[in-house]
Amino acid sequence: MKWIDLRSDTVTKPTEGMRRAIAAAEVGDDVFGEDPTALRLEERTASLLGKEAGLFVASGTMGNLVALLTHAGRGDEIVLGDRSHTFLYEVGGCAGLGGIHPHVLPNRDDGTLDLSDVEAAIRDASDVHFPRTRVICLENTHNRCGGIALSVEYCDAVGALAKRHGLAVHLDGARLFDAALVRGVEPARFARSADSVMICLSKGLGAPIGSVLCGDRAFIDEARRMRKAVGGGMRQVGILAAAGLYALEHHVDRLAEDHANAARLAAGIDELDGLSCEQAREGAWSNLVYFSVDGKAIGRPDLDARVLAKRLKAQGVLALPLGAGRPRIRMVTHLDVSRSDVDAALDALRSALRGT
Ligand code: TLP
Repeated sequence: MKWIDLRSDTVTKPTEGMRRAIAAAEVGDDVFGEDPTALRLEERTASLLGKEAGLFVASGTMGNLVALLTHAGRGDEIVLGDRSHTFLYEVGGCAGLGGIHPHVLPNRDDGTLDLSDVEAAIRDASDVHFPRTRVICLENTHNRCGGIALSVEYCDAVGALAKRHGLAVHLDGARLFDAALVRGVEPARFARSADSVMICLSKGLGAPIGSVLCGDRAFIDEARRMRKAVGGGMRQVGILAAAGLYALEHHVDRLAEDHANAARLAAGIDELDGLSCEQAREGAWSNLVYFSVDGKAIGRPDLDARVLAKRLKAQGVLALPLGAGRPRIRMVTHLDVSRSDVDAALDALRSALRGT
């Protein structure tokens, strides 16, 4: 059976061309600063983001952690959203490993934080009771807010607010190239209002491993030390960087296909009785599709997200039901999902709803 794997855009396998680039990669010891391919990837990514320097890291989680360890020390505070990936899904690493105190604010459905909430969250550093606020964190596209792309204007407003208070902005841009496409701007436009930006090569861009953290030279020099501290100093890493360079070269423009496929999937899902999909409505959506399952509405009270996902799996379609008490499913389009796969997934959903 050919699986249609819609669980995440992290599941892509390297293409033939990418495998050839990996095989041909020139390598050296990157901890000695001698891996030419890693250096090229770091420079290329930094230049795409309009930043001075870049740092190849093993994962998005490591990139966010290294960024926060670089911006903030023990007992310092960061401001971030309650639906942000860093808060929800990064094992509390910044607190656990860095002693950094998270000040969590509610994310609105469009992925933003209310600017007046942010302003009110910033501590008075002269008061001995308070931790010092150091960083405001943004995520674009915003995963748990449906893959929505924040606007340039909003990001600029956060950047200006941070500047007024002498704070840094860290942007989790795991899917920043998607956000740029949705908003019709270059990724560097979003990076402008941030002091540090992490982008992932192993999501929609289709590389097997890796992320790049970018910022100014002094920031990246310090981040390189933090990366070493968390065990992220890798040696002949050009093997992986070559895949990243290939992805930046060949897989950015095609993200539009993923967005079109996601829109088709969302529209198809929303038409089905018992399912409701926000991405079928107007919005700055990208390649993530979330939908809720209401079995009661179609006279099948036993049908919830988990049951539906199981039935889909039996038909070769993998989707991600979301945690306890949240009757939702996520489907993600990517490099290894074609338009006909989307149609096949919709057929599978129809029969899963019928109970087959
Ligand atoms: N997200 C993964 C899972 O962890 C949920 C996914 O399948 O979407 N920032 C954002 C916005 C992300 O969505 C992710 C991964 C990360 C950071 C972390 O990247 P990795 O998985 O490379 O550590």
